[in-house]
Amino acid sequence: KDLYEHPDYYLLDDLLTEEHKLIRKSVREWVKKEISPVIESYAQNAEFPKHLIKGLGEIGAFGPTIPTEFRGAGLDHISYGIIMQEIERGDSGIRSTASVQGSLVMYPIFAFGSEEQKRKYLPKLATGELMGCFGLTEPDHGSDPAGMASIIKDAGSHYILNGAKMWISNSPFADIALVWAKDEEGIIRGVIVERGMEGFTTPETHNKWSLRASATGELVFDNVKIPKENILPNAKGLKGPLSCLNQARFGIAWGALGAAMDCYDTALRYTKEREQFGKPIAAFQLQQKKLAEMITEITKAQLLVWRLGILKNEDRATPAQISMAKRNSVETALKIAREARQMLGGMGITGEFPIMRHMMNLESVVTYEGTHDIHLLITGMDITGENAFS
Ligand code: TGC
Ligand code: FAD
Repeated sequence: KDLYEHPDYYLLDDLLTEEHKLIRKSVREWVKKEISPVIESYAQNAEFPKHLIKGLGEIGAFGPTIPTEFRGAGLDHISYGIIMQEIERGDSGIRSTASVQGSLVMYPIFAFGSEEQKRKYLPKLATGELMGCFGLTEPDHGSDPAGMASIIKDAGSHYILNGAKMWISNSPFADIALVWAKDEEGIIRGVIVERGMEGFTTPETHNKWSLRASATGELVFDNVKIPKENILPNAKGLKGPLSCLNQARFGIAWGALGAAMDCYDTALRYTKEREQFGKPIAAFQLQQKKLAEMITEITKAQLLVWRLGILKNEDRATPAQISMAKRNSVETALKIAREARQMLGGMGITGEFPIMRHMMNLESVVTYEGTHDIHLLITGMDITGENAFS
């Protein structure tokens, strides 16, 4: 891995600033030192490497675009994308932890929280001193979050929260949960639930074949008393959680390409070294076709996410553009992972190489934050004006 260089077939580095390249270099070095040597064993043991949290905070992975006033990194969106790309080259599960913390917990507090909430939570979330999770999905409401059944009732001095969330990244160890629930008028509100509140539990989900180095669980609320100051004052309706998803989906669009690059790089090296029938397998046309298609798709996707980053920096990126990029990057990465795995023959199924782990991880990434189908329908609705969801 010493020689790793990301593929840059179209000299796209020319489109990045010196600061972007410096950020990439430092995150890449951190990933190589901290994630790469240990990730396979954590994934095999289905354990989240908790010791990485402090370092993730130090490299600015938690809330890269949150202003420095709140101890975010105050960076632009391309920097955010680059950080996600480099972390996901290490592992999608570690990138998930960073995505959830920055885009799904810090962002809503920053965008919709009170001044007190921002001052209380953001600095500690930025360093990883506090960890958060995001509860939108429920057992009976995944792609259709508007149907959620979790409910908050006004009890005078406080609210009472009841309901359950499922498939929640970071839930088993999170200190706080940013939960979306309906009030008595049926309006979706954001609530900060703290570990230790009576009636709040976070059972872990076991036996996953995907994102094994990421902790996933439920959030169960049984008459949990929520202080009134824990409601986000400025989020009302589904727009609140969906705005958070825009931030996270943007990061995934960049992140999944990191996994794709790692698979491509691994396959390229392997096929140049592995000999069969008296020559390197990279010399056979069938293998070259696969490699050529991989680099073509990576290059196209790199251009898409770079342009999306520019639009996001200018506050012009639409949710539908973000959907297109998330869907395209994950599809590209999954196809590349599946091809790359075959190119390594039997070695491709082992933990000696990262490909099978990336491939299995990407099966979650293609489903969470809006499934492949849902993002296609968002594009369909955007270009036709016709809603095909329901
Ligand atoms: P719809 O009627 O279209 O919209 C309701 C309101 O929301 C507005 N809106 C958005 N606002 C901001 N950003 C977006 N992306 C938005 N999309 C819609 C919309 O304008 C409307 O506003 P208003 O003012 O008119 O009320 O809503 P719908 O019920 O028809 O649903 C639309 C749909 C299906 C696209 C949406 O619900 C959806 O995206 N479903 C997928 C669910 C999803 O992505 N869940 C993700 C859960 S979190 C997660 O997976 C974390 S994984 C973390 C990790 O480990 O990395
Ligand atoms: P469903 O919505 O039941 O979909 C099942 C199938 O039906 C899919 O193929 C879907 O594309 C298709 N489908 C649904 N509706 C339509 C339609 N209208 N037209 C055509 N096809 C349709 N959620 C959180 O809130 N927080 C988290 O931190 C979080 N982390 C996750 C981590 C992991 C590892 C996983 C796997 C999921 C996570 N999720 C999280 C949940 C994730 O967002 C949901 O799994 C996802 O939104 C899909 O919901 P579902 O699983 O209920 O599938």
